[in-house]
Parts: sequence; C-alpha cells; structure tokens
Amino acid sequence: MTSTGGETIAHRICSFCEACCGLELKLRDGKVTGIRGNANDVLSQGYICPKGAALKDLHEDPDRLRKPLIKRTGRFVEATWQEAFAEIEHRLPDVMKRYGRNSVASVVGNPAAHNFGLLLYIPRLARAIGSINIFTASTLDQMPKQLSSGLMYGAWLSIPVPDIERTEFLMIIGGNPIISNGSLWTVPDFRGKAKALLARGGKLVVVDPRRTETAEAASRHLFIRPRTDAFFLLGIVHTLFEENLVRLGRLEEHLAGVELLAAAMAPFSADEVAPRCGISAETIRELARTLARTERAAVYGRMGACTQEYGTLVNWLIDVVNALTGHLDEPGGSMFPKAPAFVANISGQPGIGRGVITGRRKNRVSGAPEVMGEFPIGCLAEEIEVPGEGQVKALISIATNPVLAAPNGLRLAAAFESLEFMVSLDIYLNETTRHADVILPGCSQLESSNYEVGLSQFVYRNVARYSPATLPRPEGQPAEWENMMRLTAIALGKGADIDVDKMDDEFLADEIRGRTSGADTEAVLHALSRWKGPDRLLDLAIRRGPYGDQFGLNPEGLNLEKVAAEPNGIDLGPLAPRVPEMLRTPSGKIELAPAMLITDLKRAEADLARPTPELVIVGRRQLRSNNSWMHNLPILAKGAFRCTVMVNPEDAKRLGLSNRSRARICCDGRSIEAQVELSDEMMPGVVSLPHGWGHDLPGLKLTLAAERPGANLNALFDDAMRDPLSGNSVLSGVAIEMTPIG
Ligand SMILES: Nc1nc2c(c(=O)[nH]1)N[C@H]1C(S)=C(S)[C@@H](COP(=O)(O)OP(=O)(O)OC[C@H]3O[C@@H](n4cnc5c(=O)[nH]c(N)nc54)[C@H](O)[C@@H]3O)O[C@H]1N2
Ligand SMILES: Nc1nc2c(c(=O)[nH]1)N[C@H]1C(S)=C(S)[C@@H](COP(=O)(O)OP(=O)(O)OC[C@H]3O[C@@H](n4cnc5c(=O)[nH]c(N)nc54)[C@H](O)[C@@H]3O)O[C@H]1N2
Ligand code: SF4
Ligand SMILES: [Mo]
Repeated sequence: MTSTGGETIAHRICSFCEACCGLELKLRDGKVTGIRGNANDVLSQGYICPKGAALKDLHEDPDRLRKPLIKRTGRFVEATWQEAFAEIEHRLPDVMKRYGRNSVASVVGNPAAHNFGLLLYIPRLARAIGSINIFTASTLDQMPKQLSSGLMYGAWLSIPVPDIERTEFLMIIGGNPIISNGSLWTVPDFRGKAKALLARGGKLVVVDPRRTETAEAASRHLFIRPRTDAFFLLGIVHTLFEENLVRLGRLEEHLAGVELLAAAMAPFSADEVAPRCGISAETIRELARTLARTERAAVYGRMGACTQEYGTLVNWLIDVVNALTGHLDEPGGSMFPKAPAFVANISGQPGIGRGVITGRRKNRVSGAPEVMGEFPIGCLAEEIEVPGEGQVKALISIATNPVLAAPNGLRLAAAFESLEFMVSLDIYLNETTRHADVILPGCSQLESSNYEVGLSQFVYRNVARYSPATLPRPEGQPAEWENMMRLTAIALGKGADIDVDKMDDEFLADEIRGRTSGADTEAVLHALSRWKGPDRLLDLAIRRGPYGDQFGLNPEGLNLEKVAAEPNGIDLGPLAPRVPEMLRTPSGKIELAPAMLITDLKRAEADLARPTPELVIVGRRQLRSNNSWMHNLPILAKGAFRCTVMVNPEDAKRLGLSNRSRARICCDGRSIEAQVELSDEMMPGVVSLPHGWGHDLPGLKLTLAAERPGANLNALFDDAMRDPLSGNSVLSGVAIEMTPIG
C-alpha cells in the first residue's frame, strides 16, 4: 500500500474468476474510490473485466450479510456471533449423536475455491465431522478433467494448459474464454492473447454449438451437436493412427498404452462418427492432419466438454490428441505449470506416486462411486430424502447455491427444507441459504488476505502473488477461517467457546510433526510465527515448495514475506517441460490407455447411432454475471435483460416463436418460462439459456436481483443424469420441448 494526500493505493488479486487479474484499488477514508487493472501485475498486465470493478459494489451491497442470522419460528433474526455458534453447538452434535456422523453432509461451492481461508480449512472440518457425505460444485463442473488427469498423470489436478504465447494452432472445445476469462486455465486477457496468435499467423479453431464471442474472434468455428465431442475426438484419434500421423517425440519413453489405445479406436473411424457429431468426416481428418503437422499446437476443452455423459472420455481424448501429436509438455503445446505451493505434483517423490483410485465408497441410495473423496452433487437430494441408516439429516453449506447451480434445484430446495439442521457459510440470504437455520456471513473479500491455492497450477505463466487484506475487518467480524475452526471445534465436541488461535497452533504443530522430527517442528513453528491462520499455512507451503527457501537451506528461495513484498507479484517464468518429474502414477509413465476409460469406450460404441433429438438446450455464460450470485450488484445488473433463451430463427419459425416473445421450456415434466431471443449464433436444433438465474423464490434478501429474476435453467434438468465415471452432472444438450406462451 502507498499513501499520498489522504489517498491510498492498494493491490490485490481479483478472486471472482479464474483469470486472477491484479487490481489496483484507490481508497480514501476506508472507502474504495476506484478500481482498475494493475498495469504492472506480472500475470495480467492491467487487464480487468467489468466484474473486477464490481468488487466495490459487493463490498458496499446493503444486502450482503454482516451479522449472523438465526431462524426462529420460521423467520430469520439477526444474532451475535456468540449466539449463532451457541445455536450450532446446541443442534449439530445432537444430530451427529442421534444419527451418526454420515448424517451430516457438507456441500462446498465455487467461491470456496477462490478463498483460501475457507479452502485450506475444509479438510480439518471434514475430518472432524467424519462423514462420507461430501459434495462440491466440482461435479457440476470439472470432475471429468480431474479424473482423466488423475488416471493419466497420477494426481487429480495435474491438468495441462495451452502455452498460448508460443502456440501456432489452438483448438477450443466447449469453452468460451473471451467471456469466462478462462477456466482450468488462468489466462487473463484471452482476447488479447488470441489476437496476438492470429497476428503471428497462427490459427484458433472453436468447436461449439453456438457461435460464441470466442468463436467470433477465431479463425474458424465449427458447430458440433451437443454431447457428441467424444465421437468427434475419437474420429481424430482414429485418423492419427489410420494415416500414420502419430508423432510421440520426446515423450515416447514416458508413455504407456499406445498400442492398446490404437486397438481400441477400431470402431470409431471419421466416417462412423461424423453423422453423430454433425462435423463431416473430411473436416475431422483435416483437423487431425493439421494438428499432427503443426509444430506447436494444442487442444483445450472446458465446460461444454465436461457437462456431458462422456465427460471423462472427452477430457481424456483431448490429452490423448495432444500426446499423440507430440504437443503434450512441449513449448507451444499443452503444458504443466509449476505452482509455488500446495500442489500434489510438486510434493513427494518426483516421477512416481500412488496414482488415483475411485469408488472406495458408494453412495447409499444409488451406488454412485466416490471420486476424489466426494459423491456426485446430483445424489445430494436423494441422500436427504430416502430414509434409512445413514440418511442425511444435517447440512453444512459453504459458499454454494445449489438450488440454482445444481440440476433439479427445486427438488434440492424441498430436501433442504426437510433437514433437521442446516448451517450456511455465505454472504447472502439467497435461494439456498434461506433454508438454513443459521447463516454465518463471511467478511467482505477486501477484508481478508488471499492466495489462489488451486489456480496457481493452471496459469499460462508461473507466478507467485499474494493479496494482503485491503481493509480491516469490522469490529467483531471473524475471518472465515476462524468460523471454520469454530465449526471444527464443535464437531470435535470441544464446544464453540475455544481459543481459535491456540487450536490452530495445535493443528499446525500436529500436521508438521507428522512430517518432521520433534526438534524440527519447534524450529519450523518458530520460523512461521509472524503469520497466522491461512497466511501461516501459505508461508509453510511456499517455503517447502519448489521455489521455497527451505527454511534457510536455500536462502535465495521464496517465503511469504518476499512474495508479500511484491504487490505486482513475482514472475517465475514461462512454462517449461515437466515430464517425467511431475508424474505421480505408480508406473512412473503417462497412462494413455487407463483401463477404466478403455472399458468406457464400449458404452460410447453402443451409443454411436443414437438419433439426434429435435431440440436440445445448452448453457451460456455472460461477462456481467458469475454463476448465481452477482446479479445484485448495480454495476453488473444494469443494461439489457440477459436471461434470454437464444433460438435459431429457423427453429423459431417451426416452433411459432418470435423475438422477445415468451416461451415455455419443458423437460420430463419440469418446466420454466423464458424470454426468446432470435439468433443465428445458435446451431439449428440447439437453444441456449444462461444458468444461475431464477431469483423469484420467496424469502430472499436480493433486492436488485429480484427485480429481474430470470429463469432457473437447472430447474429443468434431471439430477440423475451423470457421467457415470466422474459423477459429473449432465447440464448440456438436454432434450427439451418449447412452446409459445400467449
Ligand atoms: N446449467 C448449468 N449449471 C451450472 C453450470 C453451467 O454451466 N450450467 N456451471 C456450474 C459451475 S462451473 C459451477 S462452478 C457451479 C457453481 O455452483 P455454486 O458454487 O453452488 O454456485 P454459485 O452461484 O457460485 O454460488 C456461490 C455462493 O457462494 C456465496 N459466496 C460468494 N462469496 C463468498 C465468500 O467469500 N464467502 C462465502 N462464505 N460465501 C460466498 C454466494 O453468495 C453464493 O451463495 O454452477 C454450476 N451450475
Ligand atoms: N463472466 C463469467 N465468467 C465466468 C463464469 C461466469 O458465470 N461468468 N463462471 C466461471 C466458472 S465457475 C467456470 S467453470 C468457467 C467456465 O468457463 P468456460 O467453459 O470457458 O465457459 P462456458 O461459457 O460455460 O463455455 C462452455 C461452452 O460450451 C458450449 N457447449 C455446450 N455444450 C457443448 C457440447 O456438448 N460440446 C461443445 N463442444 N460445446 C458445448 C457452450 O455453448 C459454451 O460456449 O467460467 C468462469 N468464468
Ligand atoms: S476477468 Fe474479471 S472477474 Fe475475472 S479475475 Fe479478471 S477482473 Fe476479476
Ligand atoms: Mo465452475
């Protein structure tokens, strides 16, 4: 922070989305007077989107909760922190005692991934509760990529990203980074980087059932029938083998399963798959040839590639194509970042590991396998509804709004209402938290320090950046990690009235003692003593990490003090090849043909000739929106109404729909109403509606959002529709019927 004439300049990383832009904030008298991109930030170089500036509106939003709420006879009343925790202590252990630990479920949402005070304290709380019932937004999002990466490279989050500054050819499947600003890929100012790619003679190809903003900026756009990407990619892989285009390069000795893979491709020639995906066999072959013959190329996929029943196959095949064309782990191809802290592929023995397994447990009602320690969020409602031993009776929701974000959200809402006890850690009284008995509000983002724990392994360039708290917390407001510790203490039977700092010390000492000898533990604790809470965990992780000072063994190395001293961040250089050092598979190789995926090809083969439904619906992200929770911020809510269903004019004619008319959208007896927007951006037979809307439920405190509530896309979907391997919900390409209203 620097101060002149009563004005202070502060820096922090925006944690609204994965781009992680560096912000420069102007402050006067404890108020934010301006926000812009930090031109000197080592990663984002001044880039900012409209949401970054909305941090001020969020901080000032009168609807943002500042005091805990307790529900008394059906109505929320403000309470002190002491009263709120006393209520939880009174009710949560009682449920655990009467019904067992598995009766308490936790559900964690997207902002927790961007808030290290929550994220780093989830494992402690989960262990204290000891329930198998853990659910997160990952199974609405990226679980297929985590599973395919885990199987191939041995760690769930070892996910390669395009080396965009050096590539000549980038193919994007089911992602719209100009709007989303990148996902499982931290790439601020994607538009600028795409422009630079085209300017140096490179090509950008977008495969999407909508001609998206990214497609508009690309050299080529291909419509694809939703949910058929596995077939499209199988056609490419088949062609690579058929035409002898496979070029393994440096990775050859590190790849296992190439022959098995080749044999498994037999049923999927470009001619066989083309009718299913709506992309011609000639185009599929031509793309395979281009990928194989271009020196520096990468294929990348995102939400559209994940939220389908073959999500794990699709995400595996993306990396298979990169590997077979010699572009995996190569400059200009798809590469593995090297994060400074917390990441599985920087710790333990390099080059080998235990790999990943799934299905160590099955969920009680429908037998879905656990993946990465959690069950599919699509199983949450049934676990609450179906009686029997292990039925969920209490819920802890952490920064999540599944009533709008998860399929069949209204079923979930009814299930939440039937719980004996629910506590929500959130900042709003919204569609999900209205069902809670106690809401514990997190502080404003500006009032806490932060570090992007997970995203630093998906960056287009390695960096170390830390955000100190910009403003002090209001008197009495705890940090979110302190709330997490207090909940942990309650679950452990220690009561709410613990000394949080002391308990945090004890946990940390135990965790360090597990890995070092007694005398070293004291020395390490002493070395970390200038930090508290998540900051202290961060200092420990950085110091032990690949760039760390190793507590003095590498005096030039990093620690939190050095990182915090650089408001613009520390540049750790472009991505560099990491295979085999980053592998954590038991074989020490990249598994190109994991048994689970080869077996799953049979399911795809049997489904090759499935007929195309007449009309399907897909989702759409928008620049001034972020999932379900930013529709209450004035700077973002202004302008044209955006929750419209885009329909191709040809389809509209057939269905009797006109621009701005209202339509009913039905799916298996569930229905919503939405405003029609005619658009030739849409592939015929496909309509698109954004998710995260539907703020017209009773009992919300979202004044502005409720003025233009929009429709809840997820109210249409069946929560049982999943990719059986990863448990990810199917949220795309779902067959619907559409009829005019009035
Ligand atoms: N149909 C369809 N559905 C989708 C998607 C889609 O593309 N199509 N996308 C899916 C994806 S990718 C995701 S990630 C999920 C998101 O699913 P969720 O994470 O469940 O939904 P969000 O809308 O992000 O809700 C975030 C919640 O966190 C609260 N919150 C915000 N900041 C904080 C904070 O600092 N502390 C605390 N304690 N709470 C906070 C907000 O008030 C809100 O209640 O939605 C999924 N749902
Ligand atoms: N402005 C804004 N930014 C965000 C978010 C937000 O809500 N708003 N959310 C954040 C989150 S949580 C995430 S996970 C990321 C997501 O980041 P992205 O995945 O880049 O964003 P989406 O807009 O969901 O892109 C999915 C694309 O897939 C297409 N699609 C749908 N079905 C299919 C299909 O079957 N096959 C193919 N090939 N394409 C298909 C859709 O038309 C859409 O263009 O964005 C993050 N950034
Ligand atoms: S793109 Fe926008 S929302 Fe995302 S980090 Fe940057 S400023 Fe924040
Ligand atoms: Mo997401």
